[in-house]
Amino acid sequence: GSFHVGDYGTLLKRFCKGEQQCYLSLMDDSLRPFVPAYHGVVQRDNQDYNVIDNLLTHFNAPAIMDCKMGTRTYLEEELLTSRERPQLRHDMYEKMVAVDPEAPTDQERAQQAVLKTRYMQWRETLSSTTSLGFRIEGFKKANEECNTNFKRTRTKEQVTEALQNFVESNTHIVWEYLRHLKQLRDVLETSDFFRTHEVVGSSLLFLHDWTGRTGVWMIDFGKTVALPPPLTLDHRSPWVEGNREDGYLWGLDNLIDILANMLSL
Ligand code: 4IP
Ligand code: MN
Repeated sequence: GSFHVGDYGTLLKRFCKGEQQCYLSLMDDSLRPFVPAYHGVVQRDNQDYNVIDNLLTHFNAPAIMDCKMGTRTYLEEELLTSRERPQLRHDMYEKMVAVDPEAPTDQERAQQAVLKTRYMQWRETLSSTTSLGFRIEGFKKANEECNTNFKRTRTKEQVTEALQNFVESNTHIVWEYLRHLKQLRDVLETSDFFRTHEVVGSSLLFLHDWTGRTGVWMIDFGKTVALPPPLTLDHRSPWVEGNREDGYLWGLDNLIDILANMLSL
């Protein structure tokens, strides 16, 4: 895998230069409390790793959920590559027909392959990424198997049902998550890092345990890239190719609304 448990409550994640740059900038940004602390690079068996805090350390058998944020899950630069040097992906074709045998076009069926951007867009519209600006990638409740069967979880009602399942209808936990997400939104709206980066494929990690402890952190910055100055994003405007908008805050607004509705607020 691309992860190892490190010493002293750390996690080793396969090295990615772009992600390292993000972590280094984030350690000097107002978002610092919302990301795992970064501890530099180590080498193991000839592979480099970024060392980050293992967020599970201070929880007791936590429930864990990963929500991928934003309305777009691939970089604009991947769209250019798709056009200039199209790469046919048999593995993505297989993943597509496993979910919906009817999804491939005649041409894709003949090739037994799809373009990466086509696969990513298909995943976005099948899930809530396009319609709500985030999607549940998976969760694990305490003492239960991982549930990653959310590829077709798209509507507000379906997302609400999945979230209720994750929190086991515990309103205290919903309240706490709502509080954390509103705090995060306040900080995102003033963060220099956030204003100057296209944040794609990044997730919010939700953790709670039976003691009532809860937390939300931003993770996965492998496809978070600095914008060419003086370009900045508001993360709410619709994406038009070239404007680099990612829909991150629009998705967070929707997630906050859904949690508030769960409390009948
Ligand atoms: C995966 O699709 C995820 O979108 C991955 O994103 C993405 O990695 C994979 O692209 C893609 O196949 P499924 O979730 O449907 O399996 P993440 O790493 O955030 O999970 P990238 O490299 O885009 O981050 P490939 O090209 O790595 O296969
Ligand atoms: Mn992720």
